Amino acid sequence: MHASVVTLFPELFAPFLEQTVLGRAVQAKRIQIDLIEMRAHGVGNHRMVDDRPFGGGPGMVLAAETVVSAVEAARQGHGPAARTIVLTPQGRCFDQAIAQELADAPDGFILVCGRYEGIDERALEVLEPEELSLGDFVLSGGEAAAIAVLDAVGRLVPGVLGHEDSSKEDSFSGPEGLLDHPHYTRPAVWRGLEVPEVLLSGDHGAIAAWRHAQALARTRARRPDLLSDAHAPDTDAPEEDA
Ligand code: 9D3
Repeated sequence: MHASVVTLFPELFAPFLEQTVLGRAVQAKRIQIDLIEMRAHGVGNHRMVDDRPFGGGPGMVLAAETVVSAVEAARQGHGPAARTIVLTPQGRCFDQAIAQELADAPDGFILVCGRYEGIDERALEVLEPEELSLGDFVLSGGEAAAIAVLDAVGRLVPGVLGHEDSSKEDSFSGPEGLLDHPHYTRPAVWRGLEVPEVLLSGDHGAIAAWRHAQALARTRARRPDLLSDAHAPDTDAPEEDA
């Protein structure tokens, strides 16, 4: 994985890239993450990166020249097929399938973090980026979204996770795209609450069947949008409170 991040605040990424599994993968050179500071592409002696919106209104708008110049600098470090992605509430919603595509992208990808009210629309006309959102809530900038994307994509790179198989069993990327089943650890009785007996039985077939039924019931109760026709309505499935 080769990612570049175009941002006004590269220092926000340092702790994440030093302290996590992803940071270790960077040090091991399994993944490369370049930080491009937009301020270096500001205009004039004062390196101005933003200005007031034409037409009026609150806040500031990132200048087209600053954003395009920073992305062009980022593109220098990538092959021609590098994907340019602007993180914005206007984008299509990021999901596990997009994460997998980015993990497999041969020339890597460039994440552009907005701040303030947004980016001058002409920068988007010139760059023709993809636009991605994390969902329908308001962040104060794209940096938190970029860290989430880097984490989701980085952990799909072979060798980044300690336990090679663990990303295969995740919600949304398991064979059926179901939510996870419940988990328990010792003690077997805690504050009077017992662990489901089947998990103590040593019967691996029964345990797998129970976990699958739990995953299906949870998905039906909490995220029915994830279920396809392949998940036949199951009258034997356990109930789960909504
Ligand atoms: C309060 C300002 N909003 C007026 C309608 C527009 C707005 C501008 C910039 C809202 C958020 C942002 C900053 N957000 C992001 O850069 C962002 C984001 C998000 O806010 N939610 C979900 N995904 C993303 S990805 C980037």
